[in-house]
Amino acid sequence: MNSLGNLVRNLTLAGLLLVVMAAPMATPALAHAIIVSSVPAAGATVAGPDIDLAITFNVRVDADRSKLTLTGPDGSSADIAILPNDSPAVLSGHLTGLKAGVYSVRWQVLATDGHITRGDVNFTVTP
Ligand SMILES: [Cu+2]
Repeated sequence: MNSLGNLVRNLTLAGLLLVVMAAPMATPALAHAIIVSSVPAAGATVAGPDIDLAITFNVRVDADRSKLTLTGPDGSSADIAILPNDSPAVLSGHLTGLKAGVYSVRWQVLATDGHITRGDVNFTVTP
């Protein structure tokens, strides 16, 4: 093979390598879940006793394999029922009978890449 042929072959290999390396970056949907926003927002003060909860993630999450837990001002915890909604990237619930104080919602979610992530959203309820 002459030198031009070698050059063409090497450039083709380099091009293929770039495509292979770029492929994972072209599929951002396959990532673990990071919280984007929430209602109530972290650190917010909201009026009780009933509150709609919605946590939005950067990717679709598996609601059936995800878990929301509410811890109240007295330290007691309870599972939050995850309600159906229109967005696969949102977990929502409805909290009722909240007394005044600081609450924490612990979220643990399974994303499409198979990774579980978790975190907390704290907020204050006023009567
Ligand atoms: Cu991941």
